[in-house]
Amino acid sequence: MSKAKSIHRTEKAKQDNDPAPASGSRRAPGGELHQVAGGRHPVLTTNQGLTFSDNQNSLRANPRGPTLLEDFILREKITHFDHERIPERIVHARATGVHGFFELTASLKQFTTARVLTEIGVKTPVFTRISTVAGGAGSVDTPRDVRGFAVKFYTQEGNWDLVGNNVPVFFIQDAIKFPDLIHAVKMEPDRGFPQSATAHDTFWDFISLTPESMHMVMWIMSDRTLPRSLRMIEGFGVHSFRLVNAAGESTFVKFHWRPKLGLQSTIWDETVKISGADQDFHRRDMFDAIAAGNFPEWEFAVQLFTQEQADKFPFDHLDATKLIPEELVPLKVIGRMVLDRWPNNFFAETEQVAYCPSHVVPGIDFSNDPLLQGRLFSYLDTQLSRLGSPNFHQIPVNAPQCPFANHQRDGHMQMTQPAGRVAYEPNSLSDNSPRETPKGFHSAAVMETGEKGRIRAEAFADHYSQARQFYLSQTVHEQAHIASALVFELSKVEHPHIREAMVGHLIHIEKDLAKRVATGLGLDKMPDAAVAATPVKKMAPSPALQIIGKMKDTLMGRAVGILIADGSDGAAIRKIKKAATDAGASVKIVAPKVGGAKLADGTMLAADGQLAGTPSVLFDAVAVILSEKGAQALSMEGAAIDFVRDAFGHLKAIAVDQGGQALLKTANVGHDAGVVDATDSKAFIAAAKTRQWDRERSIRTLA
Ligand code: HDE
Repeated sequence: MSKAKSIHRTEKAKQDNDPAPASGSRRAPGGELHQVAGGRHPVLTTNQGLTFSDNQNSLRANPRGPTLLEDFILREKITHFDHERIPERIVHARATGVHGFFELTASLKQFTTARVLTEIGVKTPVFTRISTVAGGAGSVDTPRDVRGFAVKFYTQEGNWDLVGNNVPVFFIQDAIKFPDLIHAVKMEPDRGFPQSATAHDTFWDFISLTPESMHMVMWIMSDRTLPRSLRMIEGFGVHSFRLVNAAGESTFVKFHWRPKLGLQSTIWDETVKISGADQDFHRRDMFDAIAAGNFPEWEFAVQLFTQEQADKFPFDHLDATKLIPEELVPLKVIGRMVLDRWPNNFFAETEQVAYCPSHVVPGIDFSNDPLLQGRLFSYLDTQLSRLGSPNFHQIPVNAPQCPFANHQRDGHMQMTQPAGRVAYEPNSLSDNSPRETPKGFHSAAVMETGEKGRIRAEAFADHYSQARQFYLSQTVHEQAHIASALVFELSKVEHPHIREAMVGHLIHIEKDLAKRVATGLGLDKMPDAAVAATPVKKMAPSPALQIIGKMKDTLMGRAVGILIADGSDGAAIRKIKKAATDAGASVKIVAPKVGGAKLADGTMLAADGQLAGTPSVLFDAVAVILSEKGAQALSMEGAAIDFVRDAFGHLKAIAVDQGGQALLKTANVGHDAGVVDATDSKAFIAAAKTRQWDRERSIRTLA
């Protein structure tokens, strides 16, 4: 350590040393940046602009004496630090946020006056925040959980927040149940665990007593809640909204985001291991993609329907536990969203962004969905406690990017200084104070009749038909994953009556599913079916609800790992790498040492990851290129054995040369169509674009 950097600084050392780096520096009172002698860095100051000479030592009564209360510099710095966190979101605390733009490709002029949905080609800036729901801000990226999908459109008519999820339905039908749902899913209050998991008693207790959740249960037990990448998830506005046109006519609309890379999920065992290998798996994936210029993109689509159409649906579209199958109302693609800019500062943007479903623009309005109606209250309220002030709209990430003005004044952390004596409307004293405009937001003129009361519509009573439709729409592999997830989760539940009650619900969804779960749980007899309020309807399967059916035949956005060691064949490595890169994958070399391996031709190849810290769960497919000696050395390495075992166990393609083959043998890894010779890069790429679904039955017990 240089003398100048030592915390035991002498006066001489202080003079030799540059001050601390520029971050957080402010302009000095005179408006000039203080410059040090070398002129390279601004001078460090307090928040009041005071320059100071020592940022390493607090003020002490003598070199070995007590610290003095007088040290206002220490106190300012520590006080600020002590308050660096704001209350984290009660739900959706853990997230990744990215800037980008939305571009309209087809106009909805016939249906709405909203310019963001009528002006083709205009690029509207957005800030998109994708989150998990149950875990705290520091929890892992990959629990089994719904993903929030919130988009703030900074339109020229004000901010429009579309605050959705990656699942098109929700657990409950009425906002009044939301605090109970969240209390049930969050860590149990007496013990403080589990963090970010549904696999515990209070969650399943609540769910087993809430039949309306059964459709959502099918979605969360599917691999939709185990996304491979945030770039490979769909997004849904969930509720029906209204579009209102210039004539004041309204049309119902559901909003959808569809990822350009297609859908892809991981499987449960893989997810669990990813959590250990990289807690920031999704955030890092998004960060790396954006840094590499691989900007994630989604199509924006709408389902439009009239009241007359809705009256004929075999469900109530105001019920957020129901979706409108694409086969019933097709999706119309009207635009795209590209995320292309990582925030400058995580706290300022991703943490402070405040979404509210009530943020709409003229031409977009709400439906009577009772869940949405509750959300219109909740989000503004939560921002007040989270951000501490009604002026949260002044924080840059929340501020509209169009002019905004009104007579609201003052309050905590007010950043503007309005001039003049008029702060009210109407007024006759000011010609240029803001006034209402007929072109502004109008609520749709909707006739309401009926009795007031705490009454749920009869049409909301069918809790099983769409759950059944979802289950029956899945491939056999996906059905097995749903059944196995239910067995896993309910096996973590300590109270047998909760397990039995859940199986009682599954009977209505699909008898075979109930049987599989009952067998998986070791129930000695089938429990009674739950009481169903209405008979279960037969609905045609909707293949659009699958994940496997929506995987894209590409390696774009995917990653391939090549395991090498001293003596590996450089030409074989290059061949596989080129084939994978040409197919769009990113490729990483994994070696026992991060410095790399000495190849057969004597050259060194640097590694992107060290074997112990770069397991195969981080890749979509792997190649193992080893010399005989290399294979021998790795046969003693647990991490190498796990590398190939897990790749096989997670149904991935594996390309091997002779040495690689030897390692597979040591690891007792079998052979199938997904294990290919490294010389056949075409076969490898074809296998890498999918998972070897048929392999699964041979390696693990599925329910
Ligand atoms: Fe939320 N939800 N929610 N929610 N929600 C919040 O608002 C709430 C619901 C969703 O990235 C909170 O700013 C109620 C459905 C997302 O910042 C809070 C109900 C859907 C985000 C809140 C629901 C969502 C939130 C917590 C039942 C999908 C994260 C922090 C009526 C359509 C937004 C905050 C972000 C966040 C309340 C149900 C999506 C407490 C009362 C349904 C994506 O206000």
